[in-house]
Amino acid sequence: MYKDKKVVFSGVQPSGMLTIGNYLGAIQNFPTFSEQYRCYYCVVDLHAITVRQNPAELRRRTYETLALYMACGLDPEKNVLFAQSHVSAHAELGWILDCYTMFGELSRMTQFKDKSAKNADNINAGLFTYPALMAADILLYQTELVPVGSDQKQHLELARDIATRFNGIYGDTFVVPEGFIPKAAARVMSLADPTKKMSKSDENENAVVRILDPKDVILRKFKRAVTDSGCEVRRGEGKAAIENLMSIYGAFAKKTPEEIEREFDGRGYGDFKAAVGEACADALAPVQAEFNRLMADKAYLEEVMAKGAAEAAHDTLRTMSKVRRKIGFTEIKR
Ligand code: AQP
Repeated sequence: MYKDKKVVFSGVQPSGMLTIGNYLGAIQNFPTFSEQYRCYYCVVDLHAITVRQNPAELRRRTYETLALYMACGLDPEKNVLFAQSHVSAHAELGWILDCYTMFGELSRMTQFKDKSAKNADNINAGLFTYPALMAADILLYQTELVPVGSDQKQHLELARDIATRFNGIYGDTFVVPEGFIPKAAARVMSLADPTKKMSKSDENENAVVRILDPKDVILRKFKRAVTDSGCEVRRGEGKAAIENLMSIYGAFAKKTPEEIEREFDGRGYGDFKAAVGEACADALAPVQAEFNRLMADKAYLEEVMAKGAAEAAHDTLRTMSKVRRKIGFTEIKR
């Protein structure tokens, strides 16, 4: 609880150019909380280095992710927008919570298994303990609600378990957070393989639609998206690829699956894919225009980042002091 408001926290890694999965599953929903909640939206650069990043690209993407937050409707006057590495309490509480998170729990995380398989030459300790740092991100602000895509459900459950465990040992310290997972498009799948989540770090560019892709690229990617051997735009057995496209179309065009099935009854996949591309490009056009405007003013982005970091750092003080005291760390009187 922050003063009289409940708290929302979420973050996105600057680990690549963001996708429509990041947009529909997470960022698009962020502004809906800004009035009623105290909202912290963080660019989680500490998480991004669990996979090797090029330093210049990481820096550029951190600015870009912040600009995209704002281009998607987050007003820096109504939300705390900041980079995770600017608020050292994240790393500090992350370490502390590492000591309250079990090896077995971390071993069961599907993201760890997936990312270890993808980065077999760099299975580092940070990749393994990622969920404890994520728990710290959330618990630091006494967060009640965490808007995320459904792929983050398992990490969120673990954050709740860690909070409950800590509270059980030391008495009430952390709010146990709830997830907010959107009803539509909570898990956007790859356009090349509907059994795989669409990921910004996918090496196959045709598998991923990026928020900043130009319209012709968006249309082309949807045109090439895999489908199935049938020709009907309907849900059902063996229709995972079409269902994925239906859920993307539904989210952008604000239509239900029934409406989509009626709209494309008797029409082929070609027509449907073109409509998905158009709806997606139309919805993203204003975001892209605002992003370009913001990126042209780096001084302003730096100002937003500095203000957000100062506010966030200030707001972590109470929780950190409580945690230190409860654990038994000595305190220096200043
Ligand atoms: N495909 C998706 N569908 C719906 N939501 C998604 N999210 C990610 N992919 C999808 C949501 O976006 C938010 C930010 O994600 P992240 O950057 O913290 O990490 P991630 O989940 O690992 O995302 P990526 O795109 O797959 O990144 P890389 O390739 O770097 O690992 C989260 O709320 C997430 O649920």
